[in-house]
Formats: sequence, structure tokens, C-alpha cells
Amino acid sequence: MFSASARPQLRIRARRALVLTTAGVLGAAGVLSLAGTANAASTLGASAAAKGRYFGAAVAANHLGEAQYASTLDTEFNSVTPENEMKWDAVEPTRNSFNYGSADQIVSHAQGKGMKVRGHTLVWHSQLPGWVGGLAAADLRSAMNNHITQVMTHYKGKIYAWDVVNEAFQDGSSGARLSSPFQDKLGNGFIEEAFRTARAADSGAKLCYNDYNTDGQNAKSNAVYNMVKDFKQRGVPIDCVGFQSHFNSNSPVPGDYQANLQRFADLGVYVQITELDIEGSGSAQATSYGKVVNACLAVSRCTGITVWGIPDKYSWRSSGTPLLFDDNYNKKPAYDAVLSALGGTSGGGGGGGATCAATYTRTSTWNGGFNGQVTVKAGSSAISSWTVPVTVTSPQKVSATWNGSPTWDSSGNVMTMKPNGNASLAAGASTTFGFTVTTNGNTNAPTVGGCTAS
Ligand code: G2I
Repeated sequence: MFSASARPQLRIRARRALVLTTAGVLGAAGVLSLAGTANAASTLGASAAAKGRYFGAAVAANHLGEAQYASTLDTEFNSVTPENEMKWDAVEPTRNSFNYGSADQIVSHAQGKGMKVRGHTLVWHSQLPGWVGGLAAADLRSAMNNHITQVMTHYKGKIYAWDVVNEAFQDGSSGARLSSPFQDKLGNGFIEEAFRTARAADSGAKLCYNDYNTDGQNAKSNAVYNMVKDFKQRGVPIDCVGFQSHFNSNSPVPGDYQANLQRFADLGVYVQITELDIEGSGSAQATSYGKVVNACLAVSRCTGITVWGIPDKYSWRSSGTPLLFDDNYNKKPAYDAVLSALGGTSGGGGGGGATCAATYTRTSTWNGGFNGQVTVKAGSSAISSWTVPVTVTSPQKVSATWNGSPTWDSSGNVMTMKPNGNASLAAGASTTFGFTVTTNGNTNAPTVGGCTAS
């Protein structure tokens, strides 16, 4: 389980813990940090934790019952953000009638697994129920403060950071506030009021302002910067700024991304990457993801990164395949880039840099069966061999395979594929294997697990 390179580090940490601590209780804490370091090698969350940060995902309550969704979440991530379930329309659809069911489901799942929860979001013009927009100023002010107080009190002690106000500035060169019921009726002061109310409701939660198109220096981020600076100078309670970081070819990772995070951090707030997704595929997408992670790691007050979903198929912009896992939960090259930027290694730390990625495609379908193909691609080092597990759902059966040597578990549902003959792949090179699934009435795609290289 421990790679040769990880072991000396473990010993050093353990020794330091012994030197620093005399009491038995603190000695036990040293043992815990040792376990954390061991895991750090192979998952996003544990690798980020080893760098003093979290790595989270936006989660939808209605997917938690899907085994692969939940297991990917539980294995890889140590923070969650409810994607829609804490928004105003979800929790207070009618005035003073609160509905926490779906959000509670996510929070209790996260708590059961020891994950942090980011609260998203208290005051936003979108996903705002109609009744709010219809209120006159005085009533709107009390409805806003009541909403913040009720929701934060319900989750008091359970939320690491709240997006108190979301997306309150305009895009473009004006640097002006965006029109919304809050802005239009309460004026500029609504943001300050929201933050003060939030601090009073749960003084233990970090309070963030969250926005998009603020990732580099521009008119919009300058406007947010000036607001945060003013808040800090006047003692308005703000602890963090969220940079959503929704990128694509029209809006790539800005060249001054790190510098922009740093200038906010220098105001004395934490910074977080809150909704990261980058449209694209392959090595271009991987490179961009790597840049984002490296920027956060280079800014000491950047406390964590959240990606806006788990598999591409559930992304709010799924056609752009912007996430780290494909539709079958295979790790994409972007995943490998993130893990490696976080200092982790795939495959449980074995193999001294040997990595590979497996991607699945269905190549043909007919009544009663389909063919699947898995592409195995070596990472940035040459590999001498690989294995990929493929799981089908009973009563499906794998009735034929080609270009590989399968072994089977006792259930007959899990096939571990190894190469035939010469298994070597140069860095970045790929090979494929294939199989036929007889569906017996179940047409689910097989689950192709992570590729392990040696
Ligand atoms: O638009 C991307 C994000 C931008 N920053 C704030 C985030 O809160 C926002 O998230 C997205 C969710 O990912 C979408 O899932 O916010 C959208 C709404 O503004 C969410 O979309 C909505 C659909 O518009 C609704 O039709 C749908 O009922 O999701 C709802 C729940 O699935």
C-alpha cells in the first residue's frame, strides 16, 4: 500500500510527532497524521489534505442513490457543495416555510464520511422564488435576513463556508452591480447587511462572496476586490472569496489567475476555487486543470478546490465534458493532472511514476448484446504492464473478449483484464481491448475501473 518513496516521509512525520508530543493523547494524533499521509498518495481528497487543503465536488441529492456516484464521491472527495439543494427556491419556496429534505440528505451523507460542506447559496438573484421579487423594500429586507438566519441556524455547526452572496456584479467593463430585487430595492448596502446577518447566525462558518468571470484581473474582479477591501477596512465580516472558475475555449484559465487569487488573499481573506469545470478533453483539458491546481497551491490562503460535479454526464454543461470523470466514472487525463499537481500518484502509489488511464466506449449494439472497447493509455512514463477491472451488472454476462487475458472473480461479474503478450506501452501510447456483453435484459453500461500500471 505504501510506495517506497512515501515510506521515509511517513517515518519522518511519525518521528516529528514523537518529538513534539509527550502526552499519550497527542501521540495518538501523530498516528492519525501518519494514516492521512499514507492515503495521500492515491485520491484527490487525501492528496489535497496532505497539502492542507480540501478537494470537493458539487453534489446533487438525487444521484446519491447511484452506487458508482456515491462511491466515487466517497473515495475521491473530502468536501461537498449541494449543487442546487440549498438555493432559496429549494429551501424556502413559500415565505417562512422551510424545506430542508434534499439538502439535509447531502449534509448527512457528507458528515457520515467526514467531508466538509460548503453552503451554496443564501442571497442570489437566480433560483429565487417569485414571492421574493414581489416584496417591497422593508419587507424584502426582513425576508432576506430571515432567510439567512433560518437557513444558517438550521445548519449551524455543519457548514465550513457559506456563499453568503452570489454573483452580485455585472460582467463587462462597468464594474457595476447587477440588477436584482436586492440591489434594486435595498441598494448597495444589501451585501454588507447579508454578511452581518450571516455572522450573527453562525459565527463558526466562514463567510464568502462568490462570483464568476472574476478569475483574472478585470473590471468585474476589480469591483469585487474594492468591495472586499472596503469590508476589511470597515470591519464588515467577510472571510473568503470564491472564484467559480468555469472555463472553456472562450474563457480560458487567465494568465494572471494566480496573481489575482494572491491579490485577494493579500487583503486578508481566504480564497477558494468554488465551481471549477473546464470544457474540453484530453491533454489540453488536463493542462488547464493542472494550472488551476498549481495556482491554488501557490497561494497559501487558497484553502481548497471544488469541481462543479463528478461525472461529465451530470454537469450543467455536459456536452462540454468539463469534469474529471467521464460518463462511466473513468478517470480522465484531467483527473491524472489534478492528482499529480496535488502530489498524489495513481494506482495506490505503486510503480514509481507508472500510470495509465482507461476509457470505455460502446462500439456496437444489437438486440440482446453490445460490444465495448476500453482504451488503455500510458501516462507520462512508459509502462511495462497494466490491469483494468470491468464490472457488468447481473444478469449480464461477458460472452467474448479480445486483445486481452481476462480473469474473473467468483461472482462472474467482475473481469480483470491484463495484456496478451508484450504489454509495454511508451509514455502516452495506447492500446485497446474489447468484449461482448450479453445483456439478458439489462442494457446498463459496464463499469470500467481505474487502470493500474506497473
Ligand atoms: O450555472 C452554473 C453555476 C453558476 N454559479 C452558481 C451555481 O449555482 C450555478 O449552478 C447551476 C447548477 O449547476 C444547475 O444545475 O445553477 C443552475 C441554475 O442557475 C442549475 O440549473 C438548474 C436548472 O436551470 C433547472 O431547470 C433545474 O430544475 O438545475 C435545476 C435542478 O436540476
